[in-house]
Amino acid sequence: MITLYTHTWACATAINILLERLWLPYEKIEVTFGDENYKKINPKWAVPALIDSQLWESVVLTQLPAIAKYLLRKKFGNLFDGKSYDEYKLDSMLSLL
Ligand SMILES: N[C@@H](CCC(=O)N[C@@H](CS)C(=O)NCC(=O)O)C(=O)O
Repeated sequence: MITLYTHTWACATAINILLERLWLPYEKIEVTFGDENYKKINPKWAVPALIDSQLWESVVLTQLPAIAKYLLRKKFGNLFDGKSYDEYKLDSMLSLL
């Protein structure tokens, strides 16, 4: 199961949208900015943060473009390998996000 820590109207919503579009099952946890308990989960204190129980429970993924790329690879595998222009288009879109 994927757990997404997010905040409505924050940039993390992009990961929310991506999870929906990829049809990946997930649970969403709404974070209150400044919450000390959330700091224990993500010491960077920002959203998005994501836990994928198929990895290690203790691994918390952070940084929106890196999470987005992780999810795309999880869904589609190494689809972009060897296709540098396709990889560029992906990275460009992620940077825009
Ligand atoms: N470089 C980070 C930026 C994350 C970030 O700054 N998130 C903002 C919301 S868009 C946040 O969590 N801010 C916490 C706060 O304002 O207390 C990423 O790409 O994930």
